[in-house]
Amino acid sequence: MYSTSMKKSLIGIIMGSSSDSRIMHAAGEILDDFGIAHEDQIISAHRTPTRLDEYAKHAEKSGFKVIIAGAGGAAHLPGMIASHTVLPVIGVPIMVYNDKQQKKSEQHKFSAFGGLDSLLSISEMPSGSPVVTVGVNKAGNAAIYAMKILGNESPKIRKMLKSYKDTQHKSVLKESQELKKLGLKKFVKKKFK
Ligand code: RP5
Repeated sequence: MYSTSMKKSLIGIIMGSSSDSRIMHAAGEILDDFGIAHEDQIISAHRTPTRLDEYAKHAEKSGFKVIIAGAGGAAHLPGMIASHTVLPVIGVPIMVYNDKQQKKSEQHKFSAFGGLDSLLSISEMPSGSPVVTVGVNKAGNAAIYAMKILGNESPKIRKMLKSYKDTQHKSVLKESQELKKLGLKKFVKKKFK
């Protein structure tokens, strides 16, 4: 069992490009809300390949318990990091959004396959070399899952996760009561218009 002074980073968050930070910050925010320290870096499997092994060694030496790795397109980062370490790696498939190019429509700014490219690149690892993956752009879920892993060794984190679940339960119940009271038409109008 490790101490959860929460000051020492037990989670490493990495991403393939600075552009991924727009999605990956959600993981950091959730961990911050729970007071769990994390170390964040940009490691590109394609542009900085020599850093993969270096980072994996750094993660092990630093005592990280989980690595959260986000990447878009040909998303090789989670799998390549996993091949360099025995630490569990949670992949976050990212739908590439390129707002640097001056294309006419908003649609042209998204990757051709809407994140499916990345999802498959992360999930379809060869036998014997697994990476788990969350849904496309679901960086927050990666953070929650990472905490569940830490929770195996930390009653404090388990308690926080239970209270998080309880808050979710109460919030859905509250909305359901409001929906029942207002009826669908008024509820949708109030909530989304
Ligand atoms: C991937 O290519 C990165 O993870 C990113 O999602 C994608 C696009 O990178 P940029 O062209 O925005 O740097 O390696």
